[in-house]
Amino acid sequence: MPDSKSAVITSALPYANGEIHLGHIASTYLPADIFTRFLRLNGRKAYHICATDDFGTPILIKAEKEKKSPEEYVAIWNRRDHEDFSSLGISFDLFYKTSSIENVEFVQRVFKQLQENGHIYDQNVIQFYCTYDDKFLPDRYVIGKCPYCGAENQYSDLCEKCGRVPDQILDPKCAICGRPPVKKESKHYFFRLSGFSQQLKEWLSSNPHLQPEVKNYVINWINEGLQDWDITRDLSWGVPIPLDEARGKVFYGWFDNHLCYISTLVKLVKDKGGDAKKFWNESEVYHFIGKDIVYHHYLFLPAMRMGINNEYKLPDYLPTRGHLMLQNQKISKSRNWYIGLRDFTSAFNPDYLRFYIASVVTYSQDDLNFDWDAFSEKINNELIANIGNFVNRALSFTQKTFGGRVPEPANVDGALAKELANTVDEVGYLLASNQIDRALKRILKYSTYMNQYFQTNAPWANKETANTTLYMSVNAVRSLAIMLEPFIPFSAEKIWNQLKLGGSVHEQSWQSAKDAKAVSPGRELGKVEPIFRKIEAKEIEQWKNKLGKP
Ligand code: B3M
Ligand code: ZN
Repeated sequence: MPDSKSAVITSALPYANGEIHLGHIASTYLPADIFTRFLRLNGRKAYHICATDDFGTPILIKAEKEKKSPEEYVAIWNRRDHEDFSSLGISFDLFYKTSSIENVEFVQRVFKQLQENGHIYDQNVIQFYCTYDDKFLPDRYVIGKCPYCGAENQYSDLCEKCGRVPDQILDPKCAICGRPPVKKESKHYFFRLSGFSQQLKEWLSSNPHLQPEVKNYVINWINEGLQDWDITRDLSWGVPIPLDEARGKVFYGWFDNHLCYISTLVKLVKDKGGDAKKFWNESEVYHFIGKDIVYHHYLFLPAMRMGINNEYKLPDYLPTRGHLMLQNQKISKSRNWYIGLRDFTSAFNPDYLRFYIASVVTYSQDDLNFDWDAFSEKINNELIANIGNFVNRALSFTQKTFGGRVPEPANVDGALAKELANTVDEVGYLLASNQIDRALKRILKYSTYMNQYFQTNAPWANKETANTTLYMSVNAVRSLAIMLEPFIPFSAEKIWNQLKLGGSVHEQSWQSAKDAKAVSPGRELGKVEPIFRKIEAKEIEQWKNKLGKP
């Protein structure tokens, strides 16, 4: 990670049709946010961008059910998602939308360029068509019986029972009116993904930053042969295909959504008066995703960028993480086996969720687990009994014994200063390499060390060394606040305010966390009080009871 480069960080775009839940947060948004905050502390210009993914049949169907126009419907979710993310401290530099005018224009331009470069062809395809609703019925508009496993009521684009894509769905019905559709011919456009096999392989093999295990199976997919993508939908809701002959047709959502990473960044940089293309191409580009959208991000997205001559460069990093399980079972909204973000943050400090997830999220595709008991243990025993305890002990002892002023030390404890500098370096290294869970564990180790220091030096009994103990401890609290900022920004800010150092913790520099003497003797602390509240066993029981069936 070269120190000075700017960075573009994107988080996968949530579909504008449902609540953000804990699963989204764990695989994508929180890791991306922690990483961005860390880069910012390092003085790097780092832009974290996201948007709602506004197009696609599920959204249109839901809007129709709620008797809203799709524009109205996605606007509601865009606002709500943004609020939910903010409530958890997910700090986007711009949260935009795939239906923005900027994105629509960009997508249309990209299509034309791909066409000029020979990467698009058209072909007539047979599609389901409902004569009653007078509509083609792509993807989710057709329900029927899965030809593989026999499950009823499955969509033609995915059987939720067996996970296969049943193109030849049995006993098909229109999802709107329930009538059997007819088959009708329609002209579709295809993106020649197969033509990029060699180039993609070269890129995947030469990019040193991609996770090897993901890279390997993506290369296997290429070896098995890539299929071209049908990028057309006969719908009214989507980015219109910019051709006279294609009136009434729009692009498939996966053609336009990832281009929104670029169009959103372009808007952000342009609005700041900068040269957006230059910014993109000179930055390190990170796309944070969950493992279910590997195909789209490791193949489709890079191929499309190659297809327009790398006008916007390919990603340098594609941090890919597993799914979140809930009490070791797959999250499912329909069975109420999920936890909405809103519910969660209305009951708990948002930093509790950040802390818990950060401590279990590995840099891999392994699934992770949210467990209510483990959650309360981690918060009570690690965040509160370790970090909270040290912070509060150091500050409240200074308050009580030294009238709230940082005492003059006899000397600076060299061993302690060294331990601090090592901690900051190691945590920094781990965060730079996206190993969030390990970075947090390293901070906890440091906090344990400081608790022991405080306990062993027992300032309440050893009057002669109490000054030095407290001086060192208050300074350690300051360093902890800076190191914790990416993980638990709200609480780090509270600690910062209790130290009364002025400004905001996120304005500090990461390197300055190494300074064991930053808080000078004589400085006065702010109001000192416990930062955290313990989680009660009965709260956890209530939450468990709220869950439906796994
Ligand atoms: N809207 C959400 C998903 O499939 C999808 C991501 C788009 S990222 C460009 O998880
Ligand atoms: Zn119908």
